[in-house]
Amino acid sequence: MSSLFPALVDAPAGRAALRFGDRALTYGELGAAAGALAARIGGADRVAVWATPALETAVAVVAALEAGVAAVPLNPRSGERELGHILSDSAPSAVLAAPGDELPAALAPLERVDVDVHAAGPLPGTEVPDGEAALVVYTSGTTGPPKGAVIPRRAVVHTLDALADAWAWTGEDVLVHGLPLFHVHGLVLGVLGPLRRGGSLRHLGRFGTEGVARELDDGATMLFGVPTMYHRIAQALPGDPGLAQALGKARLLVSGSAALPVHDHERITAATGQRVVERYGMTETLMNTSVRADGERRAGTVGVPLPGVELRLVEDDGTPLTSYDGESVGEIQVRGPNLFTAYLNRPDATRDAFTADGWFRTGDMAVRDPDGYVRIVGRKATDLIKSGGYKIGAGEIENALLEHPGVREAAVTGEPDADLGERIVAWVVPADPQAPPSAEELADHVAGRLAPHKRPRRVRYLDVLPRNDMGKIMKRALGA
Ligand code: MCA
Ligand code: AMP
Repeated sequence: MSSLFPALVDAPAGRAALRFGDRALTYGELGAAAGALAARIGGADRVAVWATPALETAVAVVAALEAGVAAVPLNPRSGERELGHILSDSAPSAVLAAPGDELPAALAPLERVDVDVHAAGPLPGTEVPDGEAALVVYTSGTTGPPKGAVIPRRAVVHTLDALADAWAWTGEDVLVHGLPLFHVHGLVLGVLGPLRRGGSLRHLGRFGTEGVARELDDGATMLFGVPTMYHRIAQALPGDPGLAQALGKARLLVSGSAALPVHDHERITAATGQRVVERYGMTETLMNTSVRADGERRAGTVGVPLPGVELRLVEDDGTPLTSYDGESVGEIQVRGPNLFTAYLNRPDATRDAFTADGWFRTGDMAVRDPDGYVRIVGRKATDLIKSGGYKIGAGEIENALLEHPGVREAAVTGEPDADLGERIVAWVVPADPQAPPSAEELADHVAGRLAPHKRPRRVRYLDVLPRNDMGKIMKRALGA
């Protein structure tokens, strides 16, 4: 058992904790607001959090954790189909939202609890076992709707403390980012991280290079972002000397959620003198490896296993690789206190995710350099797409497309995109070849059902999908 946020009690009450735009809370105010809210939700099993990029989301999650209640962050842009699935699967007893937030009809049956960031109440001081769920975070698989990864308190504590070690992350650090708060990166690392250290967060509301420059120029010490954000920074640098100067002042620039292209890494170094640090994680495992702040900051690698994380590479037949030769490719498998406990309501999927001896199969393929640095070289499943740092399952989008009356057959692939890493491409056989649904209509259809980041960015029309003798779609033949 451990307190997740010692600073709520120990830090001077006036110490800055959170800032979103022009709204801010000190540790004293955060503790009081979280205490008041914890008293209202205490005893619940799970609560949903309408995870807008706002103070209320941070207060709601801290209150849930203080009360020992698992929080289920919801993407406020989720479409009806995705939201319906998450709500029926996770069965929260209430939804926590900012006063005035308009909630979709799907949430109407739930009790609504308005988060008052200026309320005051004592922290409950509940002793909660480390194995209890802290969060249920929904993550896409290759097929079917997203699965809820149950993340225990132990994993949150372990990952944040391991990162503190790797990055020399302290309460003196001021973090800036513009990440969404319904995934591990923005929420666990980006909000709970600074609060566990007793440091502070300045959230940009939405990512933009002007906000990054402003905050780093004004005392922020660390920046977190996905590669798309660093790509946009690299693009902006030549015309923005102020941005280069501000980035040059940072203690640490950290990238994760997808591979940072070496070209962007090098452009940033050339303009700012800074070398971006990469770390590698997953919703199910939280953080596995990182380049250390005091280690060599080599482009194209995700560094070394974090303290307490066991990592191995295995061949297709399950044999562990022993070589550190920078060449032998194997699947990354991990074990340690950073792992999730299960996919909610999915014992089958949970079982399949682990080997018989308890290693989690990440599906990521990598090599190890002689000094132990891990380099990710690909992914086992071609049906998982990483676009803008979001993991998106091809099957989920295919199912949504097939629900459009103008679509007879559909296949979804990812193709390289300089900005997003990969972009989603929909290959569609229209029901009526004379009147195919437009690309825009199909994008809106997917965005409205699932989420805008899952919409196809390109639609290509075919008379027939390439299939093998078994009738299976040959995705590799698409685009050839
Ligand atoms: C456009 N929009 C639409 C449509 N077209 N909305 C509805 N229907 C349409 N047809 C809207 C969008 O909602 C958005 O609205 C705006 O147009 C631009 O959308 P989009 O082009 O998708 O945004 P973007 O500019 O391309 O976004 C890039 C981004 C974003 C900011 C980098 O991809 C992002 O925030 N990525 C972070 C992903 C992340 O945090 N992943 C962590 C998971 P508006 O303009 O109003 O916003 S991975 C993880 O957690 C693991 C553990 C790890 O290792 O980190
Ligand atoms: P998610 O399911 O959204 O949590 O995404 C997890 C996946 O993101 C991992 O399995 C990797 O494929 C990818 N990922 C995360 N960080 C990195 C990184 N630094 N480099 C390459 N891939 C990454």
